[in-house]
Amino acid sequence: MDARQQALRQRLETLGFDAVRIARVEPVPGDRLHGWLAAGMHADMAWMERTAAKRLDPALVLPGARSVIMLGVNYATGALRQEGPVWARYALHEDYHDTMQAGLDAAGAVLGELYGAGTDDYRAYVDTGPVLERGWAAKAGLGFAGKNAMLISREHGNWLFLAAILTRVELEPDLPLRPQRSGFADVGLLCGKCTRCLDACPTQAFAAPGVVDARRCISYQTIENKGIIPRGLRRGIGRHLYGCDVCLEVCPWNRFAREGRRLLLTARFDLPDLGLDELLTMTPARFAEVFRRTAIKRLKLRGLLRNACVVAGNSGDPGLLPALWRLTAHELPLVRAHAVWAVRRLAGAAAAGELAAVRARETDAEVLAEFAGEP
Ligand code: B12
Ligand code: SF4
Ligand code: SF4
Repeated sequence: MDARQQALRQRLETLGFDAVRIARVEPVPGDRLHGWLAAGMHADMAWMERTAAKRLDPALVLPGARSVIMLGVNYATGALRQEGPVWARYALHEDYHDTMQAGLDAAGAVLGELYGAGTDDYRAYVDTGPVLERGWAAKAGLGFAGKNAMLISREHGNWLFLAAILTRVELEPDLPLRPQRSGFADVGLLCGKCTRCLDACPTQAFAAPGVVDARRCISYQTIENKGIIPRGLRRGIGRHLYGCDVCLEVCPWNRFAREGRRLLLTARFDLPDLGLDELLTMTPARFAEVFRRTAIKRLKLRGLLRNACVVAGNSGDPGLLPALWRLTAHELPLVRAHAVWAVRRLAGAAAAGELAAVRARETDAEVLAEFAGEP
C-alpha cells in the first residue's frame, strides 16, 4: 500500500471509524438478492425492490466508481443488563445515521485533500444508500458474512455499524479474511459447524443460513412494520420492545469484541430505565422529549405503544392491566388492537365481561379480529 493510501486509512481512523477496508468495485452476482426479493422476504420494504439494480451495480449509483471504502463504527456496549423491555443495542444511541454522517462529511474532505477528489467523485452512505454494505465489507475483509447474516469482524464481533464511500479514485483493494468461492460474500466463512444463531432466533426467521425472512424477524416487525404485528409472532417477540439482537448476542465471535471509542456515537444507555408502565402511559410531549435525536422517533408514539402492548402481554404482570385497559380505548385502531390482545393474554377469562363491553363499542374490523381465537 502506498504512503498516500496509508495516510488515508490513518486519517479515517482518526475521524472515528474503527475499521477501514477497501474493495474494488465490480458488479455483484444477483442471484441472492433477487432470490430474497422474489420470495417476498423483504416484506413491505418496497424500496429494496426499487433499488435492486443499483445495489447490484455500484456504477449505477456513481458512474465510473472504481473503489468502495468500507467503514465500521464499533458500538459494543459490554455487559448491558436490560431487566424490563429489551432494546436492540444499536438503538441505545442518538441516531447513528446523523452522528456518523458528520464523520462521512469529514472523510469526503480527506479524499479531496489527498486525492484531489471533488464532491462528484464520491458518494458516501450509512445504511440508507442503495449499497449492499455487508457484502462489500466481506469482500474488503472488514469481516465475514455470518450465518446470522451479520458482518462479523474479528476485532469488533457483530457490533459494527457500517458505512460505504463509493469513489472514482482508484485505491489498492484489501483482501477478504479468507479466499471466497463466490468472490463476494461467502456466508459462514468463519462459522465452522456452529449454528447457534439459527437455533436461537425466537421467531424462526432464518430461511437458510445467512438469509433472514424479514416477515418473521422481530427487528422488522418492531421497527419497519408500521401496521399490525402478525398475531402468530407476538409471543415470540417476548420482551423485545425495539429491534432484536438475539442472533448477534449468541455469536461466539463477540468474545473478542472490544468496546469502541464512540467518537461518532452518542450513547443513550438511559433508555432501558423506562419501565413498561411509563411506556404504556407516555404522552406525545414526553415521547418527543425522551426520544429527541434518536432513531426511535421515526417509530412515532403509536408504534412504541403498539410494541409496548406486545411486551406487556408477554410480561405476565397483571399490574399493567389498568394502563392496557385505557389503551383499548385509544383513538388509533393500531394501538387498540394490540392492547386488546395484551389484555386478553394477561387477564384471560377473568375479564370476559369487560372485554365483551370493549368489543360491543368497537367498530374497526382489525381490532374486532383480535377477539377471535387464542391471544
Ligand atoms: C433491509 C435491512 C434490514 C432488514 C432485512 C435484514 C436482512 N438480513 O437483509 C431488517 C429490518 C430485518 C434488518 C434487521 C437488522 N439490521 Co439491517 N439493514 C438492512 C439494509 C438496509 C439492507 C440489507 C440488505 O440488503 N438485505 C438484503 C439481503 C439479501 O442482503 P444482505 O444480507 O445484507 O447481504 C448479504 C447477501 O446478500 C450477500 N450477497 C449478496 N450477493 C451475493 C452473491 C453471492 C454469490 C453470495 C455468496 C452472497 C451475496 O452478501 C451480503 C453479506 O452477507 C442494511 C443497510 C445496507 N444498505 O446494506 C441494514 C444493515 C444490514 N442492518 C444492520 C443492523 C445492525 C440490523 C439489526 C442488527 C438491527 C437490530 N438489532 O434490530 C437487525 C439484524 C437482523 C439480521 N440478522 O440480519 C446493519 C448491520 C451491520 C453488520 N455488522 O452487519 C446494516 C448494515 C446497517 C448499517 N449501516 O450498519 N435490516
Ligand atoms: S434479529 Fe432476532 S428475530 Fe431477526 S433473525 Fe435475528 S434473532 Fe431472529
Ligand atoms: S453464532 Fe455461530 S453460526 Fe452464527 S454467525 Fe456466529 S459463528 Fe456463525
